[in-house]
Amino acid sequence: MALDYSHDPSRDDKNLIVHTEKPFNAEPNPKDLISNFITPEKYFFCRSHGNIPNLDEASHKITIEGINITTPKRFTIQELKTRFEKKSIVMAMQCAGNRRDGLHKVKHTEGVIWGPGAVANGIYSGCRLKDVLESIGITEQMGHTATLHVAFQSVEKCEEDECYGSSIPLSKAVDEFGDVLLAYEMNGAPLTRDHGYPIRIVVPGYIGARSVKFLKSIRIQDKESSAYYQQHDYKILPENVGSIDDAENYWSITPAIGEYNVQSFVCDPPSGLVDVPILANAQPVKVQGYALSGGGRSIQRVDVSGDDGNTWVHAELQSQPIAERTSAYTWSWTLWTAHVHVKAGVRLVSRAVDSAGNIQQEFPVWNFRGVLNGAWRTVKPTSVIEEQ
Ligand SMILES: Nc1nc2c(c(=O)[nH]1)N[C@H]1C(S)=C(S)[C@@H](COP(=O)(O)O)O[C@H]1N2
Ligand SMILES: [Mo]
Repeated sequence: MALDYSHDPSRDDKNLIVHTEKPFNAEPNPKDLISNFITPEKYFFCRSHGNIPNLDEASHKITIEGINITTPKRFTIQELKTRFEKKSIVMAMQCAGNRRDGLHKVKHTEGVIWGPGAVANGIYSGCRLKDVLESIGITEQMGHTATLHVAFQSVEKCEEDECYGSSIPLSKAVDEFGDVLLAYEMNGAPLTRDHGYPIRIVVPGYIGARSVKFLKSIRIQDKESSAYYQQHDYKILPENVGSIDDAENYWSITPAIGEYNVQSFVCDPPSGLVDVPILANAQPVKVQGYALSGGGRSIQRVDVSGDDGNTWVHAELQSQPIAERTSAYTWSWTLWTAHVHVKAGVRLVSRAVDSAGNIQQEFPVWNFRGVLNGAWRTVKPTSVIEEQ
């Protein structure tokens, strides 16, 4: 039966490029995206797989059950707010499909054809999942059992499954420094309906797909989530897999993505090219963008080139101020600015290096689902200046 989207929130869409209305999938334009270090809600991409549920914070409960839990435990939002310490983290939320358009130019990919805006940097506040699990007897020690997973289920029925579901290793959930939150606020205000009201999981350092919105239940289990979004999506299929039929043979033998890879993008100028009048005065051009990496890895350096990667300058980095950090790891993105000499019609590219020395490569290895595109920016091979 078709899903009913008539109760979705009304939206002021003028700030976002809407890919699909039903379900609602939208991203900001690249310049707006980097106009703030903390992304305001109006420029925050939205990724939905179903209609947005209309939940009431006062009556909503989450259930926690599974291995090592004798009877299912229920928590109201009020209990989560009052019984557990509140923690805030600055965290980049990035969809695994961010920049899918780059891979889609190579060959057809399946999914929403995101540009570079399926990423945002938010302040998420809530209680730590670790504290809540500990209160019902799930200890950090149990996280040493590599085979245990924490599966999350949402309220809403989705296009591909009965609800949105996903899982993370228990080791991440109970890691003292892992900062997995049961978040009830974004940017200091209650979550909006589009972003998971009244409660969502946020898993810093991991692809957005693991940060389940409209959370209904948590289950400790000895295997990953059986949800479509853990099993048949968000996996890097090998390059030879080119169709849904081929993929069938690979889903069960391909691991689900957790942490994301090193990433950066030139957001300004938005076309990735500079027009001739600017060139005429032969001044270096100001170039700006974002950079981030998964797993808590920080950005060490961003190189920017105005001559297609022959020469590079080092960008100036704007990272989260050390005094404001609340985490041992880096979950925030880094914004950057560089001044480079450019040639007309030659693309501007950036390449980030993270704290593990991972560096973005020029060419992507295409994959059918178009996930984790961390290759250099491509623009249309033309000397005519146009928006991408
Ligand atoms: N319940 C639910 N949670 C969800 C999704 C969804 O469709 N439903 N989409 C996931 C995906 S793929 C991403 S990238 C993030 C996006 O979070 P945002 O919409 O708040 O930006 O939410 C994740 N959690
Ligand atoms: Mo996503």
